[in-house]
Formats: sequence, structure tokens, C-alpha cells
Amino acid sequence: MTSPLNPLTRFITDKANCWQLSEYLSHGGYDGLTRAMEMSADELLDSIKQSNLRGRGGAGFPTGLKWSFVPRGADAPREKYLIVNADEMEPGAFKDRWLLEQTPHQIIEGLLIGGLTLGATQGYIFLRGDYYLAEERLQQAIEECKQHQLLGRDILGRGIQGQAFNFEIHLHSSAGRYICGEETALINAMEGKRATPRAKPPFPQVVGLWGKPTIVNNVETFCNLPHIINFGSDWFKALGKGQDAGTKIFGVSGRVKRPGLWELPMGTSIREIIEHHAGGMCDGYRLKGFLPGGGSTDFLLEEHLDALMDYDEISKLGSRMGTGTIIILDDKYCPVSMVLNLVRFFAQESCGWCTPCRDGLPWAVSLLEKIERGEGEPKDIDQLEDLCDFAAPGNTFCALAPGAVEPLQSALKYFRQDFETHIKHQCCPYHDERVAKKA
Ligand code: L3W
Repeated sequence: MTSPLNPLTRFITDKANCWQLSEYLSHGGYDGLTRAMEMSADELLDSIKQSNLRGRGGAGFPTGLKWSFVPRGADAPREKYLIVNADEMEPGAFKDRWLLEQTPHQIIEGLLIGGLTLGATQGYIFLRGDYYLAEERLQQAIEECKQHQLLGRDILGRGIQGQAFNFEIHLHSSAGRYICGEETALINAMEGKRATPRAKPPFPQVVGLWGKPTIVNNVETFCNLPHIINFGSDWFKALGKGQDAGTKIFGVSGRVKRPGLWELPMGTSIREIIEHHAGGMCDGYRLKGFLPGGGSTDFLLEEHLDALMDYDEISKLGSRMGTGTIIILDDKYCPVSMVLNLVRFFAQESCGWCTPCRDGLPWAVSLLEKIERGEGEPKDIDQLEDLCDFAAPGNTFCALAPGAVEPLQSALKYFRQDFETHIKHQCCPYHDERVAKKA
């Protein structure tokens, strides 16, 4: 197999059964596992570190560094766990669903390589509860693996240094809360507790599921591992166009001609994604702004279109690459209404543990509703700004509260005039054409 430019999606073919083991094997599936079984745990960890892979769930933390925190050696706990965070639920994020439904074996292969790297024998897939098709296909894939000695005892019948490699995977369907995607809330949910985040440190890599070292990574992160091991970390680094390594599943939703998902090199420009892959804006609509990486990122503007989709590049612009799934705001959609929709989601999904999220978000919702109804007052804008400051990093228990106010604080910065027009004319100008003409 020659090294591919689209490692993650080359398994997704037009064939009706591309998610099945036979198809996966015919495209070089499980070659990464075979290669990994010839390597030592140190070599595997070193390859992952050298690849510069960064977490694809939104935060972009270096994967090899995270994995290196797991205690190893004679004194380390015998039980360790690997968890695939498949609780994809953020508004605008739909990339993991594609991988889960179309390439379940790629996720299993990533978990098996994780097991070899860290000496773990148990892996879990924490799946969004309403991803029914993904659940069905993952379950089928797990069964296929058990039948073909790819899961269970003595995998592939070839021991490593005389010892059998055993690994099991358990599929856990989430009861359904956005906060379950935060890694420590996810761990609490799996332990049968209420899904509130835990204080960090200790990080789960040291004290995680049932108190044991645990790695939690996003679906797409695990999917990259077989290819890094199979084709090498230098190949992986060379795939990226900018600073970051590898490819990324980018997506666009909103009023573009071809909304969808594409696997593209890291560092692809935002302009190329929106104008070329998504076909540009629908006729009659102009781009007003966009959220680069799902509903918990800050708005960017047309002037940022030439920026590269790279973690640090997008951070320098005051936003985050997040999940890499772009949400478009067009010139005919009310930004106040869009932000209201997002903040309402985050308010409803808050675990309620810390005050900025529990009380701040519903308060922001009521102010945004008031402005959108045409009853806003100038002081409401100041109040909304205070609420954003209140949920800033460091003031909250987990990273999801600051994320929840990112679209709001950036809308107040870039689309302030829209808020002011609502208040001045006591109505939504996007619904009242007379005001829209004047504004
Ligand atoms: C050891 C340190 N480990 C950080 C590890 C940490 C975790 C990873 C990222 O939130 C974001 C959020 C959403 N020693 C460490 C360390 N780690 N410092 O690195 O940690 P962190 O705290 O930066 O982020 P997080 O709490 O994992 C994730 C954003 O992603 N997001 C969320 C999308 C969620 C979904 C969904 O549906 N579930 O799509 C999208 O952008 O806002 O900011 O593993 O242990 N010193």
C-alpha cells in the first residue's frame, strides 16, 4: 500500500458495506496493528510523540505528550483504560459521526494500538446516545473482530515477546448530555455517577476511570494511530501544509452551496474550504462571519478567510480551530438570534456545577431573548459582556463554560451594531424589513 493523502477516509468507498471487516482489510486495514505488534511499547509511544499528532476533539493537546503521562514500569497500576470520546454533540460538529458510521474498524484498530502502547487490555467507546446507526455498526464490527481473533484473547495468535496480547472493547451509549463529552464528566458517567467534571489535577492519565490511569481521546485522534504506525511519523508530519501534522476532517454547515465534510491537509486555508470544497455562498447570500470549529468557538470574519486551519494560527486570530467544522453566518441571518440559539443550548446542557455556567448562561439567554424580542436596553449589552468575563478561563470548573460564551463575546465585538440596532428600533431588523432598510 502506497502512503495515502487521505488516510482516514480512503476506507469510505461507494460500496454499500464499506464499514465491514472484509472491505476494511481489502484497503489495508489492520496493517497498522500488524506493524505495531512488531514494535516495542517504547517505539510505539515514540512514534506517536514524533508524529506531532494533536487531539482532534477541540482542545488540540499533543497526543504523545498526554500518553507519556500514563505511569509505566513495574510500580505502575496493572489496570489502565483507553476511552474513545464519541460523545459528539456540539452544535455544528458532525465529523465523528462520519468516521463512526463508515469506518468503525479504524477506531477499533486505533484502540488496539493504544492497548499495545500503554499495556492496557480494556477499551471503551463512549458513544452519543442518539447515534443509533453508529452503535449498530460498531457492535457489528466488534463481533466481526471477535470472530477473526482481532479482539479477545491472544490477538492474531501471535504473542509479543512470548506473551499473548489480549484486548476487549466495550461500547457504552451515553445517556445524553453535552457535558458528558468533557473527559472527567465522561468518566463519572461511566462510573454510574452524575456527569459533573472532576477537578484537574489529578489528570485522568494518572487517576481516571475507577481510579486507574486512563486515556480519553476523540474518535478522529484514535483513527490517526494506525496510519502513523503504518506509514511513519515523518510521513504524517509531511501531510500538514502548515505547522500542524496530518490531515483533518473539516466541515461546513450553513448557507453554502455544498455543505459537507472533507479530509484535507492540516493548514488548508479557510477560503479553500468554504469557497472550493463547500462551493461558496448560496446565490443571494453574503458571508457575514463564521465560527471556525463548532458552536463553542469565536466568530471570525471575511478578512480572516486566508488564515490556515492550524491550531496556533486560529488561536492567534482570537478564536480556536476546535473541531474544524465551520458554521457560516450569512448576511440575512440575525447574529443575535444565532448566538441566542447557541447559548440556549449550552445553558440547557450545563451540568450546573459552577456558578458562571449554571447561573450565567441562563441569564445571558434571558438578556438575548429580551433583545431579540425588541425589549432590550443599552445596559443589557454591558451585562452580556460582564457575563462573558464571568465565564472566562480560570473562573470556571471546566473548559466548556468559557467555550459556551465564545460565540457571544465575539458577536458583541464584531456584530455590536446588530445588537444596538435591535435595541434602538425595539425589534429584530432581520425580521422587520423597514428597519433593515434603514439600518
Ligand atoms: C496533563 C496537563 N494533561 C490538558 C489534557 C486533558 C485533556 C486534553 C485537553 O475541553 C475543548 C473545550 C471545548 N497535564 C494537561 C493535560 N491536558 N492539560 O489535554 O484538555 P483541555 O482542558 O484543554 O480541554 P477539554 O476539557 O478536553 C475540550 C472544545 O474542546 N470543543 C468541544 C467539543 C465537544 C464536542 C462534543 O460534542 N463532545 O464536540 C470544541 O471546540 O469547548 O474547550 O485530555 O486531560 N497539564
